[in-house]
Amino acid sequence: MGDVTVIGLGAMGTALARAFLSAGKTTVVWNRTSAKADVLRDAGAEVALSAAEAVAASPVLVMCLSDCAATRSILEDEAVAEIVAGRLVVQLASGTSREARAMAAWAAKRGADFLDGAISAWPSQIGGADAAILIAGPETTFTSATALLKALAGSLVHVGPDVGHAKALFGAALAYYAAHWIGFSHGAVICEAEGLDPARFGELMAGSAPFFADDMRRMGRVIATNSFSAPESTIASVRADIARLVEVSDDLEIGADFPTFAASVFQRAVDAGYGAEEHCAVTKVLRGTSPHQRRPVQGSFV
Ligand code: FVH
Repeated sequence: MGDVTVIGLGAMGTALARAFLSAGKTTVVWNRTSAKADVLRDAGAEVALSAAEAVAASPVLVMCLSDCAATRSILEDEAVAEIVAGRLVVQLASGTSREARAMAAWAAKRGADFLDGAISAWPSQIGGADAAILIAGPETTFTSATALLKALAGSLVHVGPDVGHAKALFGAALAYYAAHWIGFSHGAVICEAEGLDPARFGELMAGSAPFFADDMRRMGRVIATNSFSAPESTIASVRADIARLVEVSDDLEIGADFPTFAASVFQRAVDAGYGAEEHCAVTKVLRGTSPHQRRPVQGSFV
């Protein structure tokens, strides 16, 4: 019997399996395209011949496929569904909170324990101090799996019993990453147009990490308490800076898609009368009209 089975051996699943092996765990692996398991066999993993064989081999199944639909296609195969009872499924593919809750409901019907996770790390970081994995689901289930899952990430955070909350937080983080990736890339294009080295720009921005960390903590507190009226910087000043960035982009004859979008959001906030408020009062024009937009906060996870 293995300590753990890893199903899905893409870039991330392979890194997860390697981390379990490095931690001395007996690791069983399976992948639809069997050749991807060869490198792990060489590293000491046991390679199962079918998904059902892999599931039967261990009490804990770590699943890291492309998406939740792929995870479900494996779990709901009758040969797997029949033997999943009594095991713990740890589902790490990206997806939505709705998908995570639906899989948890399916697992409960089949008599399996279920945790859902979201990975904030590159495959090369897995197993190291910089890797972060958020896990959602029942506290007792998380506690029972902590010693094993600690092999994967220096930061293993239980975000609460609502099994949808790891995916919800991943979505929230992805919103930030999306702006970060596009914003950084736009900055690199400015550097190229000005004869500056994008690699040096990357180093410069990495040095600004404490400033961003402080800003994120502050924005979180300000938004949570809805107290936007003691600004360190205002919506109006940020709007002016970003509007200028559109002009700069036009002058340099580079694309202005990102600053045009960002300026339009801050302009909406100014037009709505929030110009004198803290820059993150832009939240007010992003909230939309959903009745769920401000559910009561459920506990704390940091
Ligand atoms: N790679 C990363 O840095 C990111 C970091 C953040 C989180 N993501 C998520 O992790 C999931 C897996 O990502 P990945 O990078 O390992 O993805 P791939 O290398 O594309 O491997 C995908 C594996 O899924 C298997 N697969 C897909 N569909 C099916 C299916 N219907 N039945 C069985 N297996 C399936 C695929 O198998 P194969 O193509 O090799 O046969 C791969 O093993 C993902 O959710 C990221 O968003 C990673």
